[in-house]
Amino acid sequence: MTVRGQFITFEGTEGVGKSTQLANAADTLDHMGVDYIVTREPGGTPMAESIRELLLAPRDEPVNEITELLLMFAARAQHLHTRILPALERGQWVLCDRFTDATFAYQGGGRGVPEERIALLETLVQGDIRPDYVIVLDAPVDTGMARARRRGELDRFEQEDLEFFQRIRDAYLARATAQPARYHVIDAARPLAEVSEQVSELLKRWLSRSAVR
Ligand code: Z5A
Repeated sequence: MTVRGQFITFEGTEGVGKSTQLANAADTLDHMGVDYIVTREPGGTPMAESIRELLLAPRDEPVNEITELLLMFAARAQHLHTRILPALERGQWVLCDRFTDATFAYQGGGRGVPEERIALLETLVQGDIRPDYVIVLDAPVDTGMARARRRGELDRFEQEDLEFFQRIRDAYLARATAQPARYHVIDAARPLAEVSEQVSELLKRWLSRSAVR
């Protein structure tokens, strides 16, 4: 019988180091001999990546928050059912750059969409599927913004102000506090080597847990 893989997501406000830590996590799993895929949201399949382009493109037309919410879940339905679940069922681990916690944080905390509406769509699209573990990389909003903005051109989300990202950070921390068994908050303002070490240690711990299940 194939043992289902572990579903691990990386979350946080912009520039906290998710992409950097996904690469570090992939290296760690390579060393541990674990088969895995790395993916991201919104995106992860050709169709979901097209939806990502729609969502991130700066535009003059105001984007209604429910339009944004539905597009996030449209991309997620495609990604979850055609890529993430088949990988988990094959026994692969899934390392995903953002998932539904980002919707609660950005569309909920950031845009003000009531949590119950997001939860309805979560159930519709995911049933009872949730990430096994969520790594929240947490840093003061201005630290992440400064890191991300060195890249130049800003997407539609990156054009938002500091208060928007502060509400998002608060929403992530509230979710992590409410469910301490699944969420692991790492101080992402610490030097890169230290953050990487903590992420690797968590993965090793989860591998030993999944091996005894
Ligand atoms: N979004 C949403 O609204 N609702 C949803 O449901 C979902 C997403 C799923 C796209 O996400 C946008 O979609 C996102 C939320 C929204 N918008 N925003 N903002 P994304 O994940 O693609 O975009 P992002 O958050 O802007 O990612 P990012 O800017 O690429 O950040 P990152 O991946 O967290 O950071 P990084 O590229 O790894 O690191 C940034 C720089 O910092 C880089 O030069 C690193 O070398 C450096 N770095 C990293 N760690 C450290 C440490 N510890 N010290 C010093 N320097 C560091």
